Amino acid sequence: HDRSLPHASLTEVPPLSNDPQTLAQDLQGYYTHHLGRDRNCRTTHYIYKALVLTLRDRLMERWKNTRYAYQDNNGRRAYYMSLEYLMGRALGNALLNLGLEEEIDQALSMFSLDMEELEACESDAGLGNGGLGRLAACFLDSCATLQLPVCGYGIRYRYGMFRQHIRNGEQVEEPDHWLRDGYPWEIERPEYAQRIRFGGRSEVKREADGRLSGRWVETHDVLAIPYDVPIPGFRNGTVNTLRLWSAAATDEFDLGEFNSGAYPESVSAKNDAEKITMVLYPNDASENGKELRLRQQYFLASASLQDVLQQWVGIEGIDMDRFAEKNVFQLNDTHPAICVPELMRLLLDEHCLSWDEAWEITSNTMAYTNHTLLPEALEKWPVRMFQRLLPRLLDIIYEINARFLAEVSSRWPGDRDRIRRMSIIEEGPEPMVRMAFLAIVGSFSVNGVAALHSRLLQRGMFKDFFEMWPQKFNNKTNGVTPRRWVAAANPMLTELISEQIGDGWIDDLSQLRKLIPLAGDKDFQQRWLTVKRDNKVRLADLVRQRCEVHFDPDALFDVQVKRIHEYKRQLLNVLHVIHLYDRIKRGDIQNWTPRCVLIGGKAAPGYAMAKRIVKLVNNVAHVVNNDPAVGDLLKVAFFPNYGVSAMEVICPGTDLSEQISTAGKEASGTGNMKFMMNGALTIGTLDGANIEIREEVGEENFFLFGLNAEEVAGMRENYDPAAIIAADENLARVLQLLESGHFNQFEPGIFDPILRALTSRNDPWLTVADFADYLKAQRAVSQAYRDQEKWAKMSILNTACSGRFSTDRTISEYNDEIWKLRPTPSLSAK
Ligand code: HBZ
Repeated sequence: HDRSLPHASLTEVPPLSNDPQTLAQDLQGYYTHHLGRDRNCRTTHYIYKALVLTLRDRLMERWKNTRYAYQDNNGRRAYYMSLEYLMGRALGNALLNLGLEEEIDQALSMFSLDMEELEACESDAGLGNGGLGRLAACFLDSCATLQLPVCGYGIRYRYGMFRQHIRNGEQVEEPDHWLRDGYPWEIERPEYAQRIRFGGRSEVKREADGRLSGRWVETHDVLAIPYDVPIPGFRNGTVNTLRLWSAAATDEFDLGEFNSGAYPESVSAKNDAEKITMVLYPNDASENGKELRLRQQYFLASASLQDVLQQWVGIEGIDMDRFAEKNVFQLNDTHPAICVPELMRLLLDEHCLSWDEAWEITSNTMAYTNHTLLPEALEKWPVRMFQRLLPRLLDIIYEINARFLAEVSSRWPGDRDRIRRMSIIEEGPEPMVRMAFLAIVGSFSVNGVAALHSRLLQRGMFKDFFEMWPQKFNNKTNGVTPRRWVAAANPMLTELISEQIGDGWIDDLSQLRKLIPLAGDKDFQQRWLTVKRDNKVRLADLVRQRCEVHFDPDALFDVQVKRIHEYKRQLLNVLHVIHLYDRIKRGDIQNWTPRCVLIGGKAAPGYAMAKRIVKLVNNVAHVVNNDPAVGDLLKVAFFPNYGVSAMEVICPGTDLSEQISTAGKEASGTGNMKFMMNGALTIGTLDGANIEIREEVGEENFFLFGLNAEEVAGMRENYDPAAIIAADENLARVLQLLESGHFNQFEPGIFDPILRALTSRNDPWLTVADFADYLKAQRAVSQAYRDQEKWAKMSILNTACSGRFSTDRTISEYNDEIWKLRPTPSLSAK
C-alpha cells in the first residue's frame, strides 16, 4: 500500500543511551519480549541475537543520519559493484567501531555473560572466495571510516563459500547454510524491489531521427529484493550501506496456472527464480562458463543500476545531464562488467537517450579493477548464451564493438590483426564475448592491484588498449583494514602499541612508524615477544582443537593460508617440509630450529590437482607427526575450513608468512599484509605486493628468494627440471621420498600426478626452479629465529612499516584519482 511520506515526528526519535545499565535493559527486553525466550532456553544463540539487536539499534540512528547527510550534501557518490563480499563476523567489528566495547562488557557482566562465547555464535558471512571478496569487505570498512558516500552492491547468496571437512586427508565440501538461524544485522527492504528480465527477444528499430531504439519483449522476469547491511565507520558516526539482492518469483503463485490445475508448474517458476541467488560459485581463479553464473552477474548489474537510476529520478527528475558528474561505479573484476551494456540499455530503452548521450554517460561512470594475470581466469561468455539469455544486451554489445573497432581502424588503418586482437567478440567456432575488453572499452579508469601487476597488465594482456588509451590505466595497490586485522584480531598487540604511541594509528596507520625507534629497545622487544607468545598459545589451542596436532609455542610458527592453487605453490612449501623431515631422519639436526608448519585453504571443487595437494599436505603431516624420531623438531598441520574468522586467530600467532607464488602470477596478495601488520616476517618471491612490502620494511627484514617475473617469463624454452634435480642432492632426495610412496603407503600412485607436474618441462609454476633458493632462504629464517632479539627487532619493524598497506590509504587513492567524492560527516554522535 502506497502512502504519503510518514509524518516527520514518526522518524524523529531521541538518541539512545549507551550507558551499561541501558544496554543491559535493552538486551533483556530483546531477549524476553522480542525473541520470546525465558529461563528454559538452553542455547546462547538468542542472547547473541538480543545483543546484536541492541547494537543494531545504535547503528540504526547513525545509519539514518548518514543517509540524510549524503542527501543534504547532494554530492557525487560511488557504488562498489561486486559479486563477492567476504565479510566474516560483524559483532566484534560493530562493537569496536561503535567504541562500545567497555560498556557492553559491563552490561554482559551483569548477567555473567562472556563476550567471546557470544561472538562465536555468529556464523561467518562467507559470500566470497578469497582475496577479491575480502578486499571488497575491507574497502567498505575504509569507505565508512573515511566518511565517503559509497554504497556496496552485491548478492545475498543463500549458501556462501562451502564448508571444508577433511576425511581421510581429503577435502569434502558441505553447503554453508549461513542464514539458517537468520541474519540479525540485515534489514529487508521489499519497497525497493526491482524487476529483472531474462530471455525473450529483442526488437530493434532505427527511428526517423536515426536513433536505435530497442524493445525487449516476451521476457521471463524475476524480482530482486534488497537486504541492507550496515557498515559502521570507525568511531565517526557514519554508517554506510551494503545492499545485497535476493531473487524471488514475480508472483508467489501464478493464478492462471494455479486455477488451470498446473499447481506444480506455478511453484516451480518460483524455484527457478530463487535459484539465481542460491549459491556462490566456489572458483577463485578459473571460469566454468555456467549459464547460472551469467544470470547472477546480470541480476546484480540490472538490479543495482535500476536502483541507482530510480533514486536519481526521485531526486533530480528525469534529466540525465548530470548523472555522470554525480555517480561512479567501481567494477570488482569483470564479474559485474555487464553493467556497461546494461546501463546503456536502461538509458536508451527506458530513458530514451540517444546512443551518443548514453555512451557519454556510461563510459564516464564506469571504472574497472583487474585482479588477475592468469589467462584461464579471464571471463568469456559464448555469444550464443548471451543471445538466448540477454538478447537485447547482445545487440548493445555488438553496437559498442562496432563503434569501438571503427575507432581502432581510424587510428591504425589497415591493421587487421590489431582489430582481431582487440575485438570484444573473439571469433572462432564458438564466438565469445571478452568481458575484460568490454570493461576496458566502457570505463574511464582501469587499474591493477599492485605496482608490478599494473605494469604487467600494461605491457602484456592489455598492451593494445594501453597504447590506445594510456590515460585510462593506473595502479591502486591493495590494502587491508587495520580495524579488523589488528585492533579487533590482536587486542594484546593493540594495547602494547597504543601504550607507546597512543591509539591514533588505528585510523592513521602511517603513525605505526613511531615504533621504529623502539625496535632496538630491549625492554620493548621483550614485551613484544611476550604478546607474540600469548598469541601463539591461542593459535596452538585452535590447532589442537581443529587439527589434533600439538604445536609448541616456542617453536617457529610457519604459516601458509590461502586458496589452494598451483601458482601459489603450496607444493614448494611441502617440498621444504619433506626436506626438513629428511634432514631429521638422516640426523642432520645441528643448530636445529623447531618448526610448526601450518597450511590451510580451500580447493575449488572442480580443481583436481588442488584437491590432490590438500591430500598430500595431510598425508605428509600424518607421517611427520607420528614419527617418534621427529618429536618436537617438526610439526605439520592442515587447517580445515580456513576463512575470515580462522585468520583472525592465525595471523596474530604467526612468526613466518609464506608468500611464495611464482613471480608474476599473484596480482597482489592481501594475506601478506595482514601477517606483516601483526609482526610476522615474510619469506617471499618478488611477486605482487611482496615487492612493495619489502621496499617498505627494507631488504634486511624480508627473506627473499626465487626468480623474478622477467626471469620466469624468459624461462619457458630452457626449463629443464630433470637437470636441476640431478644437480641438487637435497631436491633429489625429497622427490625420491615422494616417489617411493613413503607418504602414501596404502594408496599407491595417488601422488603421481603431482610428481609429473613438478618434473614436467612445461610446468608453468617452476617449482623445481626455485627450490634451492627457497631452501637457502628458509635456512636464513631458521638462523634468524634462534637470535630472538634480532627476530623481535625485525618483527617490530615489520609492523612499524606496514602503514602503507591500510585500505585507508588504498581508498584515499581511489578517491583522489578515480571517484573524487567529498568526505561527508554525519550529524551523529561518534
Ligand atoms: O584478488 C585475488 C588475487 O589472486 C590476489 O592476488 C589479490 O590480492 C586479490 C585482491 O585484489 N583474486 C581473487 O581472489 N579472485 C577470485 O576470488 C575470483 C573469484 C571468482 C572468479 C575469479 C576469481 O570467477
